[in-house]
Amino acid sequence: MKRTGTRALGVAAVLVAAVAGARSAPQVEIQASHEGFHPATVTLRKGEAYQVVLSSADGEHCFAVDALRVEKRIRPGRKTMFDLTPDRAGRFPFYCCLESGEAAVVERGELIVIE
Ligand SMILES: [Cu+2]
Repeated sequence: MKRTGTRALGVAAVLVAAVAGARSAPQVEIQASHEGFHPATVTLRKGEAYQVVLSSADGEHCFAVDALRVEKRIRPGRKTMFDLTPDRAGRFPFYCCLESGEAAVVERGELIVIE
């Protein structure tokens, strides 16, 4: 009986490299600021691959969509990009996970995924 050694590869790492090719997924730009996200409502199509481009108009923010297991830091002066293919339709709230109190009420929005 043969046994391969222990695998140190994280499952998440496999997903990251998947869409590195020249394929151009539609870009979805969302800018965070202390006034809120712009746009605050983003409509995507289920099963379609997108490249989400996050930026900040002021300080550090975060873009979190619990339902889609997304949580990304947004740092001023640089873009945060990630690939997103919504696998189910619905309305999914997003918010800045760095804020609390009044700021948390302002810094929120909604992803609408249509069939
Ligand atoms: Cu924020």
